[in-house]
Amino acid sequence: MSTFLPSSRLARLSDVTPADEPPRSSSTRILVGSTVALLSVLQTACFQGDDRDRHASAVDDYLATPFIDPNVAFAEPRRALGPPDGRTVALGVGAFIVLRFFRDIPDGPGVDLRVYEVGDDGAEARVAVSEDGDAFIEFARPASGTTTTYDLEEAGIPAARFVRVRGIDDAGEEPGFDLDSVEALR
Ligand SMILES: [Ca+2]
Ligand SMILES: [Ca+2]
Repeated sequence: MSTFLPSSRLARLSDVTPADEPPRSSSTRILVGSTVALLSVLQTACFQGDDRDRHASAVDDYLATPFIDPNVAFAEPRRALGPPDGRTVALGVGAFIVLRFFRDIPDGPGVDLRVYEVGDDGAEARVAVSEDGDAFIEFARPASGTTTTYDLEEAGIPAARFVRVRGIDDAGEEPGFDLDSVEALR
């Protein structure tokens, strides 16, 4: 049984770096008396061209799996950015990540989005999409297995810029759904 550790949560960039303040260093600030850890930089990765257009380029929000050590590699949310590479972020029960794309993913004919997981051990996650990063519509069918595809038409929105993935069970081996990447298919 794992030892319970406080979860860490990344605040949105707008909560952390008001426009009238000079840029801060990239160090982590811990709020005294709180379990909230604010990172003063948005969790982004540098991708160009096709990789940038087809895969998530920023972590907009993240709540780590409560029962894992936040210092382990698979608690690092940026591992879900960019093309599939076998490096994953673990999403156990209670954990979620919100990924932001560089551009809107349009709803075209058929499926529009593909979620990649590493390991086919039965873990599941709920996937939701949003145009503005505030209002999310969750798909009824969970993501499970190596790849799961979604059609934005099912969510009833013309385009999505944000994708949220949240862990819902530990049917697989701990600590849950191992998210590798999310891909825009158009
Ligand atoms: Ca579609
Ligand atoms: Ca990855």
